[in-house]
Amino acid sequence: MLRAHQGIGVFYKKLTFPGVTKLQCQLSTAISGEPSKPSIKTSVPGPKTKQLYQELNSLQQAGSVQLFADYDKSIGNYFVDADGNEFLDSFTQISSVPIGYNHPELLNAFQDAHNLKALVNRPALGVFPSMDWPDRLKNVLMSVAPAGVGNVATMMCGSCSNENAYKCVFIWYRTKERGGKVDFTPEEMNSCMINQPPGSPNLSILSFQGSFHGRTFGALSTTRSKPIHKLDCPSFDWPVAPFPRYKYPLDQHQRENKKEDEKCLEQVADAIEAYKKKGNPVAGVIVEPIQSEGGDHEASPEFFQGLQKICKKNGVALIIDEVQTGCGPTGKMWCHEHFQLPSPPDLVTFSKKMLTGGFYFTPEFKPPHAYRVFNTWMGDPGKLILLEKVLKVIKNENLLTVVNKSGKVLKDGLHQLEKEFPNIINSVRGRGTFLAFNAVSTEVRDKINNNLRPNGILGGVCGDHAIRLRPALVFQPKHAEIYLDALRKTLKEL
Ligand code: PSZ
Repeated sequence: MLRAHQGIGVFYKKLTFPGVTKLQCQLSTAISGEPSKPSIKTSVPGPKTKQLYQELNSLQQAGSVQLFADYDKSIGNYFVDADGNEFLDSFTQISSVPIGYNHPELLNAFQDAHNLKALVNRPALGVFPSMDWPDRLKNVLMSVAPAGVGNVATMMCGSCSNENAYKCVFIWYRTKERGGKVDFTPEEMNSCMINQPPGSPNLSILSFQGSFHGRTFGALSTTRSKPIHKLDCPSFDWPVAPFPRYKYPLDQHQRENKKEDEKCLEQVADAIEAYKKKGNPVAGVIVEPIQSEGGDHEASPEFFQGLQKICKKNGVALIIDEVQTGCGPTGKMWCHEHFQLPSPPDLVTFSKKMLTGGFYFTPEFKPPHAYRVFNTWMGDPGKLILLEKVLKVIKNENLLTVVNKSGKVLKDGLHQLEKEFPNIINSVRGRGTFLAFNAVSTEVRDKINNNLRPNGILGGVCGDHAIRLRPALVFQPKHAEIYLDALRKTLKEL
């Protein structure tokens, strides 16, 4: 290995000596072994990457592959590709790397023999969980549960987290309709076997224009970001409502944006009414706290408060999809904490930076029978072992503070750049380091994102016009400066 894979934790330990407070150490900016800046040695993609692409594409549809990684050499905020190029990673595997590459806490996680056995002996968690499983759930997942949402289920990925949250919602809804009775009629049992009501009832989940909730069939019916995600696949007839599209800067468009909130909420209420009338009532609403794949569209706390009110009024469950926003990137553990909801959401789904998929839920959403929300693995204890380390690092290294600091440097810098290049970029937005800006057209946007690479930045896009930032939580102000310098250079070169 060319580079010692020592990370922040190790470096801090070295710095802890008398006279230096713990906090000073924690706000130190070095990740041991991380390059001081990006280094691009070949064209991007380079020759080795092109060759690997040919190989992979002869085996499968590999058109989505952007680069091949060298995960031995990638470190901290730096992604190293097969050609040895070292990129500052502002996208982190579609927002799913919480504390950078090869963090020593994670590398060491399975040196413990007990943890190693949890990795090797993968259980069917719904039937033979390990004797320490209840404790693991309590100590790890429940230690960061959103306030007032006290139950949890683990799942494999974001899509199946949403998929199973929907099932809990439908089961809850039908149980309510039965007046709390938990047994089924013979008619229900027979009709569900031929996919007909009343056993397979006509019930729906409302989602928003531009939303992304996954690609499995239930989740896909609520995904509405791009046709390519949905084409050729049958979908449920479920309602859709508009999600706010704000004008920027926000402080100059308060009146219009407030109207936008009101218009969207009105249409949510209308859709709930319309689907009730047509015999396909809405049992749940699913919403992203910041609509991510669809173009990084944010909505105000008032919008979310209004949405919760509509749900409560109509006896509809509110599911908050924190798959992309959860685990710190907005400067709070959960993005919906920014919204000051009068009561807790009913279900909160997660995956990505949380490393395990799953969802939190309030007790009403616990299915009354076993085996109804179930599959073989139902997650993976190994991922909880890693998540435990991630949460420890977030706490010990004050990473939410780091996110807020780096986020401010990034956002201020992006505002400066939108002033310098008003004909190219606009609409800087977001919270923490979960930020985005628009380019004037899709072509220009794609060009910026592509041209960032030879300038050392691995970036991401979303929607039609947006470039989004999704760095790891260990992205520090000095990384923000490198990003901004590279972006300025890229914009100048256009
Ligand atoms: O193209 C894709 O399949 C992508 S690109 C980004 C995602 C998926 N994000 C996944 C995601 C998400 O952002 C939100 C808000 N909800 C659910 C999902 C689905 O998670 P996975 O991909 O783990 O099934």
